[in-house]
Amino acid sequence: MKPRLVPLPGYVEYLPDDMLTRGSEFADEMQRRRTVRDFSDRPVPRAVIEECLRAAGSAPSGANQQPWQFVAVSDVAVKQRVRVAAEAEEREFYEHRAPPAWLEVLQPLGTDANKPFLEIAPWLIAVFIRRFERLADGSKRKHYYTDESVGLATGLLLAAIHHAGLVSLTHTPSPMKFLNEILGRPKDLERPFLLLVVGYPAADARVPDIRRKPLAEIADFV
Ligand code: IYR
Repeated sequence: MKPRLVPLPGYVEYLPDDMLTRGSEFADEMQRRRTVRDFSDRPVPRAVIEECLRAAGSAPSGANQQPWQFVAVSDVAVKQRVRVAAEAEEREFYEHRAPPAWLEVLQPLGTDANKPFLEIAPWLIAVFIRRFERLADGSKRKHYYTDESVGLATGLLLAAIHHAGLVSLTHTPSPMKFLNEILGRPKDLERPFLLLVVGYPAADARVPDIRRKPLAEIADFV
């Protein structure tokens, strides 16, 4: 069967000069994004989070199956449960599971098993990979390229959060199965991908003094 194709909606072409200016300004804006671990408890309106998630949901995905599920948490009791469960995993990680070489590369970041930001920040966004769809007859249908798709959507989400003037932390307690339990997501269909912490930075927020690789190091032109 022939697919039904429609005209490209909403495409905007810019003059070459404007294209360069826009590209350069966007790159500068994205270079200002930093992962933050010191959060303020200032509230952030739910509508802002909704718009960021709408941007995330625009990502391309395998066979357009859009295999992402976002759970935005502002409930104080739920955030506390997430913190308790995440810190239990992190203690295991830092005290037993992490090989010395891993702890060594984490050292410049100054991370440890304490994750107070999981309660302080106004929003947590748990990102799940929806690996299967449940069909009406109860059977499961596989989704394709789910890791890539959800990675792309999460990248757009980070960019949207930054563009809105908020900061985030990509947090990956491992294993993260506790998120399925606390947030009531089906284990047979969905796997946690990561946990984003979102809010305003604390007034005295500090970040590691790290540099990004220059263009010449990350790109070749052939
Ligand atoms: N999940 C741990 C450890 C950790 C791992 C990596 I790779 C990081 O870039 C940062 C932390 C934690 O959150 O502390």
